[in-house]
Amino acid sequence: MGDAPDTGMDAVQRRLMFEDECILVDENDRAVGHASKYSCHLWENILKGNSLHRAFSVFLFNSKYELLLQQRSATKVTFPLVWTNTCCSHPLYRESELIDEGALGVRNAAQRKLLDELGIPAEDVPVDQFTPLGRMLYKAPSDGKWGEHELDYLLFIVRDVNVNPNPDEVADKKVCDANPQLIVSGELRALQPIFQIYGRRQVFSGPVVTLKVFEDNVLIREFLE
Ligand code: DMA
Ligand code: MN
Repeated sequence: MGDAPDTGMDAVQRRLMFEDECILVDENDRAVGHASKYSCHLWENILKGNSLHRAFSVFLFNSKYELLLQQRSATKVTFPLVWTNTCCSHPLYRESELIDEGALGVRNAAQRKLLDELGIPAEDVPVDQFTPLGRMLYKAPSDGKWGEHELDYLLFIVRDVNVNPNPDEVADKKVCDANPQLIVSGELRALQPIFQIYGRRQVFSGPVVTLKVFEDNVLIREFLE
């Protein structure tokens, strides 16, 4: 290993690291600038406190209220091979993804990445079908060199979709019962308790909430405790 910034990095992920321009925000979610995905995710920059950027986490349920999970590919720079919620990524510093009204910029980005990572056609996930549940600050080291520090929009969507994972991004996928105790009736209102639980965790400052699904149902259990 040398000191070059991209030593050992997969070519696809390297391109994203240097081409994707993330939106830098303050803790009130005001856009304050932009920086490369590479720069935003270097732990040494995160420690300097100037790498907070906007992100999103999509939770996609089918009509049986099963949550689609993905296992990140082995070539992901941060959190390789970790099981997580349906799709996490960043709105980019571009006009269509900077729109604040109704979180439309974030919804546009979510639609883009559901296609890119999971091959879900845009028409299967119309932007007006995402329910924004709130925003949270998320900070986590990945390994010695990399990490995350994000203002993360939680987006729920209930749709039956076609899935065709992109192997550069996704190693595996599965569905899990989001919460067997709450989702018994198979009706949309059965999801309301989860919506409320998420809503309570909406934070703009203060303690950092770490949120990742590592195994089936871990996320939901964490929220119920
Ligand atoms: C980062 O996701 C976003 C969150 C909410 C952890 P990611 O590392 O999967 O981003 P990308 O898919 O753009 O590499
Ligand atoms: Mn990030």
